[in-house]
Amino acid sequence: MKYKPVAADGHHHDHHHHEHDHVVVNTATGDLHYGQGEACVSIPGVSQSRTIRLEQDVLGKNNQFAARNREHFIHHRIFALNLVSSPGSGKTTLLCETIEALKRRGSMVPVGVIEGDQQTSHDADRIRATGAPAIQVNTGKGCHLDAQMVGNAFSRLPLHGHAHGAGHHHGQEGGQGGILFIENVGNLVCPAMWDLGEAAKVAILSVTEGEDKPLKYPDMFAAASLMILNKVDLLPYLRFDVQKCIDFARRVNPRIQVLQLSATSGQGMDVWLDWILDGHRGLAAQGEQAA
Ligand SMILES: Nc1nc2c(ncn2[C@@H]2O[C@H](COP(=O)(O)OP(=O)(O)OP(=O)(O)O)[C@@H](O)[C@H]2O)c(=O)[nH]1
Ligand SMILES: [Mg+2]
Repeated sequence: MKYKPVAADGHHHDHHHHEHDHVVVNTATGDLHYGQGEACVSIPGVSQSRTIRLEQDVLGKNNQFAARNREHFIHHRIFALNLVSSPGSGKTTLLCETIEALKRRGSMVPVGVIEGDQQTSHDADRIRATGAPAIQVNTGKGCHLDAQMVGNAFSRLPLHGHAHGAGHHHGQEGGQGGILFIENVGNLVCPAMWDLGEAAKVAILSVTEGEDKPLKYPDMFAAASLMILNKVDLLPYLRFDVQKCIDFARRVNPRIQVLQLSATSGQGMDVWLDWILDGHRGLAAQGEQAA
């Protein structure tokens, strides 16, 4: 193995390093690896053990909120999907087209959308134009949605009222429930580790991004139940090897499901709608078993 952990402060020729520079140097190429410490991440001046403690504090609190959301969603038969991707992969376009396609199918299942972005309410406005209710969450400097934000936004959606207004007979607490789409902040890194209480993460990768993305951003694809390969209408103009991309995704997550889709041409939309509606029906079946 060429990789060799280097106690960086032991290197007299590099004055920038100090005791907490947890870097692993490939002595042959000079490549640097900052993710091989216990914390899998490096913060300047902070030890690995302190980094782990900080992360546990922050994520532990988030996980409590996420557990509360998840319990609430399951109880009320809300099928919650967390859509994650890099900026511009087509999340909002897909959501608008999905809402329209559900209407055309005559689906009576109520839908709600939470839109995460650093700034602007553009995406919530696009969703509202379809007639579906949406709450925009602006994260400011934040690079992801967290479970508390989602709980807060959900309580402002009519879906929440549906859930509580519906018949309160045994096994009927959620009535017909609903589908909650959460569009996360466009970012293939940070949203991977923040549980929102969703039933599934859906990673959207557009074919213009290159087939290697599942290997470069493995956490996101490992966390996702489904990968949607979007913009397949553009394949004739690109060098993108679909099979290679799927192989890469399966390498980081052997159980990941894959759908090829074009939000703009409508190709693959039917299979996607089936996937959503099956997921929602599956929740109802779970609820009946539990009742
Ligand atoms: N050709 C093609 N273009 C698409 C498709 N889906 C989305 N687009 C285009 O991709 C661009 C970005 O789409 P958005 O839906 O805004 O992407 P997004 O993921 O919501 O972006 P952020 O919210 O900023 O992260 C727009 O110009 C869309 O028209 C598709 O299936 N095919
Ligand atoms: Mg968007």
